[in-house]
Amino acid sequence: MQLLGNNASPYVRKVRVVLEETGQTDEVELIEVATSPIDSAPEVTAAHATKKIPALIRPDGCTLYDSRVITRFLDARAGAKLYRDNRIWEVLTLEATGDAILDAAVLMVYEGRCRPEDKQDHGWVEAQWGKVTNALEALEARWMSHLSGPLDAGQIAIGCALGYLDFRHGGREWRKSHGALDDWYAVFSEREAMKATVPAG
Ligand code: GSH
Repeated sequence: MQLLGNNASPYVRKVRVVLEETGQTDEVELIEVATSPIDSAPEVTAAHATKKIPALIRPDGCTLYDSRVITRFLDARAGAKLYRDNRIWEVLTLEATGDAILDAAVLMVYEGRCRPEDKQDHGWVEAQWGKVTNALEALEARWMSHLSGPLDAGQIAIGCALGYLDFRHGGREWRKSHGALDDWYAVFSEREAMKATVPAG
């Protein structure tokens, strides 16, 4: 199988963490590609209906996207139970929360990169950051116990989301007002799978 992606993408990181955690890294070749909302590599255009990464190309089945479909496929393939049946709605909601943090945080980056400076909307950027902080508050209010339970796909999504905030929005210092998440992430980011997938670029 081939994974279209790159080291900087937090959605790709989720897939790579699942590969590491489930012992499948040797079965997937990472093909480094570049994407942006206005220009994607030809391989991405061919593989993903809306020209995004990650996409998982399988020799014996359709190409899979988006990241949540790929992680669930890889989990089922390995029988790893990162989507535990008895907590499935919690796991999926936590995973959706991690992805929603990423969606807002990635859009902030695109606003700065893809629009000329005089067309950038700072109020819109701050509103996206407001979504991020609202989600961090919800996590601290309702999810700390789940986050401390057995490893699942929801935790992986939150770990990759917090890693991305450090990577692209470090100046906003999310840790200052989210001590419980800071403590949780300090432990989670020491997992071998997280250390092996630290973003670059
Ligand atoms: N919901 C998608 C997923 O979970 O896979 C989001 C994927 C996504 O937005 N990836 C970014 C991308 O390909 C890279 S970090 N952006 C190009 C674009 O927005 O057209």
